[in-house]
Amino acid sequence: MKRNKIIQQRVIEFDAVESTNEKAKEMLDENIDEGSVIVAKRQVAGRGRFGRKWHSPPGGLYLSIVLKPLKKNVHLISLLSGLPVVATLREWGVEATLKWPNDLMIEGKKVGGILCEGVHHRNEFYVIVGIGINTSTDLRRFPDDVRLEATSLKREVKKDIDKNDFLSKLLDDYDSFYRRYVACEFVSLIQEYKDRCTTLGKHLTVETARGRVVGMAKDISSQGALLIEETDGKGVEVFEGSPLDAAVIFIVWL
Ligand code: BT5
Repeated sequence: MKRNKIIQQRVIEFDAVESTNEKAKEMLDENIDEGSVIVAKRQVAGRGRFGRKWHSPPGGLYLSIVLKPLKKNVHLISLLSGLPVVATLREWGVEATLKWPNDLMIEGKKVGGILCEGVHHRNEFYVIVGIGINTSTDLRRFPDDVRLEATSLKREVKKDIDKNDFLSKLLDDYDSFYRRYVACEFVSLIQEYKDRCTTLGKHLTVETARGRVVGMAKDISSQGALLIEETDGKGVEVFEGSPLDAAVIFIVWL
């Protein structure tokens, strides 16, 4: 029996936008459904978390998925949205990992990022899941500091990437993931996240709104917090800003 998909109800494509997340928010006025996808060939004001810039030249894949989840557990969408992207990258023969909370990494270099935002619109609550992947991006277009830390799928697999094929597989994988999320399969999803997360077991310094935490990343809690054991042995839970609560946090690797 063919099952109905939640994601990919409608894919709306643009040549250039400021940011697909912003475009998705604007299009809520046009009553776009859950599962609609906004895609752009390039973004002129692509955004990362905490107001950082996401370099978005032609050649990369930039999309936003519109979700209408229940608010309970919604912060886990942001953390876990890297899982379907890892699954898609695997189809292209690449074993990507996740740097907490949701950077997509290939051998220590960033190939993609995720920006989830919660939006209240006409008494409804939506989550916009923005995903940027350097599919065939020419890394020479990045400033030096970003280029040194980044990679592209094309560079890793040494062949051109068909962006439409990649997008179609990604939306299938996202649909499978989101069904599991809706079915509350959090225990297995968080376990899969942990299996892919290279942050665990590392010494790090985390700047949080409540001050600096220094220690060893030990675990991810059932609520998606990074559990850090400080040098004095004390355990601290650090939450990434969820779509409902934009906590300030960034990680500095030692
Ligand atoms: C992210 O932020 O990694 C989230 C990026 C989300 C981008 C998507 S594209 C579609 C949708 N529309 C948007 O406007 N955004 C979303 P963060 O963890 O804050 O990482 C940002 C940092 O990554 C920057 O400060 C740079 O150091 C680095 N960076 C910027 N552009 C990059 C790129 N194309 N590839 C690799 N690293 C990049």
